[in-house]
Amino acid sequence: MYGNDFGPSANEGEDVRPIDDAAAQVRFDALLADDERIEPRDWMPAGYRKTLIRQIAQHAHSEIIGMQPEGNWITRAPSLRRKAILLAKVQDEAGHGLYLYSAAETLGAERDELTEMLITGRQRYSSIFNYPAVTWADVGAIGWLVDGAAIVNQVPICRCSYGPYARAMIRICKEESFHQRQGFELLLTLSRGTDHQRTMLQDAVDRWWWPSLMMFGPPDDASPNTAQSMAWGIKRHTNDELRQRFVDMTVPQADVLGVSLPDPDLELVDDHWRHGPIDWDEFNAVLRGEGACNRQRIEHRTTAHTDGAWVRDAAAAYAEKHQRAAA
Ligand code: FAQ
Repeated sequence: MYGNDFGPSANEGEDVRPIDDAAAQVRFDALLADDERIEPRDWMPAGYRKTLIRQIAQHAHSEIIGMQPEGNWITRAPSLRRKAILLAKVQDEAGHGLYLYSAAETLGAERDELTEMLITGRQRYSSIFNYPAVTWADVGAIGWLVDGAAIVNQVPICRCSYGPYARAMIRICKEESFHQRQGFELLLTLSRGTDHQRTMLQDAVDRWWWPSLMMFGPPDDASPNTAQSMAWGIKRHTNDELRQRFVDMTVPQADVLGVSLPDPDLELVDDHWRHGPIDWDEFNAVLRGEGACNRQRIEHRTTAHTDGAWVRDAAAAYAEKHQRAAA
């Protein structure tokens, strides 16, 4: 489970490259050194292509699976305004998934194959979407914390060395910013409401805080991909650097909401909010498929994929008919 079938791993096969690949590598290195973008038709090392497909596919899968926790609340939104906002947000997530699958396709990955890898558990999606959204306040907490973490992680990807991924991220980040604000505004409304609403708000924050910190990935000394991905300009910061940036940004916002963060060790040291220890056993268990909703998320995605087979067949038949007519 969770292997990756696209080509050799990051450093494999480097010394058996044909001679003109060596010249191509020099050009590739020069583009990176000049902070230029690598485009789909450029030569790239197999490991670079494989790493990008892994990360972009995981990102796309996260957007698509990430529609589920909030999608579950669309029919129960407490007002027409909240329902319209939530519908727009969940639709944006579908759109983000589609841009990202398209970016992965420019690297030679087929969309069908990627979906297959997701539903058979051979590619990951973000750990965060294996937690349940049990109250309406969770919708706000997902916007504030999960989209907030996603923005901090994704803004630097707008400068990723691979052109199609970087360009897709520019629009995605603009939309994520609206997502984060709507979540904060929802929670602010609860914070000014009844005692029951404030309790619901605090409970949601208690449950989503630590999983949001885990979204940034394992600590730097346990992150096998960071060093190579940074050398290739795919990642621009380490997991811990981005996690720290998120904590620094979020602690003052928690004050505005009047909620406490569930970390007794949180402490301001040299202008940075230092957090307490993260439960990496929980993170690893979720990655192994043992989170509260792993099974449900994949079952739901598999059913949607199976139910949508007739749409794909109809689209393919329609395209074929037009191709025949054109010929
Ligand atoms: N969950 O060596 P690293 C969103 C895996 S979008 C699951 O540090 P890397 C929008 C990692 O794949 C959220 N797996 O890996 C939204 C690797 O696996 P492998 C998604 C994780 O790639 C909001 C292994 O652990 N965002 O939220 C996680 O250098 C609301 C070792 O880790 C992106 O995908 C995790 N949290 O760094 C939608 C952003 N963390 O294959 C709906 C793009 C790590 O080697 C509602 N991705 N792993 O066995 C990235 O920036 C990076 O891929 C990281 C991980 C930072 C996530």
